[in-house]
Amino acid sequence: RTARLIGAPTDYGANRRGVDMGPSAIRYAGLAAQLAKAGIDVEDAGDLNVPLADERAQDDSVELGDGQARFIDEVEEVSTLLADEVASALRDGSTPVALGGDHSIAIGSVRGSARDADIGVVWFDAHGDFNTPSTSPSGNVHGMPLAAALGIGDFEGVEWANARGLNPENVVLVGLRDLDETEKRVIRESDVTAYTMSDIDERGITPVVEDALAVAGEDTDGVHVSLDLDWLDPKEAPGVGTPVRGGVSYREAHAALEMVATSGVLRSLELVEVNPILDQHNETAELATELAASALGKRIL
Ligand code: DIR
Ligand code: MN
Ligand code: MN
Ligand code: MN
Repeated sequence: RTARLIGAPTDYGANRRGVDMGPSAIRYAGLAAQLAKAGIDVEDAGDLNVPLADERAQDDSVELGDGQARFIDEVEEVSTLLADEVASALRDGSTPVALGGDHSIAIGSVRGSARDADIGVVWFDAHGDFNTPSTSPSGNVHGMPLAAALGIGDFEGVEWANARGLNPENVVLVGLRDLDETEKRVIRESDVTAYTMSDIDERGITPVVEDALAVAGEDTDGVHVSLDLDWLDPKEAPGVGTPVRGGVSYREAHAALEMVATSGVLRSLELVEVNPILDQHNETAELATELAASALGKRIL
């Protein structure tokens, strides 16, 4: 297969600056070379033209529905650009690999992936990303992309955010361990499937991910895989804005992403929340490149 890298150097959805340098850090860590070595053809579409954060006002809360979201206009701008790039990569027969950037970019990648197809989503994350502007304690859009894509709460009817070909029945969260109180309620009331770290502890990573891929892939044309690097334990992935103890190990993560490859359902991929300012010698970006290679089909033997 051919992977098309699309950089989304944005931190408008995040709680801290620096995650906008993620695409550079991931490219510098050798993503293209890693993928080529694994036998995957690589195209690089470069970076989206993201408005410069240093020039934006810091008083940034905007009303959306009954709540507030920070930098929502900038998030809309970036998401719209990314959705177009992802959709055109797919039209050209390539597998889009979006490089964040904070997790708000998923609004664009999911919408783009679901433009001409019915898709499922597997969301590897410590967090639910299921807040709405009304429920979010932080106002940061990186805690909202799944609610936005599914048109939940304040996002109902928000054209630029909603993903046409996505049903909640095909959305699966994996590895949850840090949810806001109201977010828990919204997840429970929705039709998504959610596996917590407790499920992984009890059953093991392999059966959980097998179920996740089956649920996401059922009656769909393919699955978008969204990898928030804070899914891993902070010992493996220190370069993230919202680390949470008790995440998956290096080996569990590889096992999961190798299963993504063998399932054959991968349609689009994204690597988000790599923050080189908070990282140790770019090791989180390096980890992201290794996991991407596994997801795209790298084999040991
Ligand atoms: C928190 C953090 N739940 C929020 N979310 C993060 O701001 O809504 N998602 N970090 O990955
Ligand atoms: Mn996230
Ligand atoms: Mn997260
Ligand atoms: Mn369906």
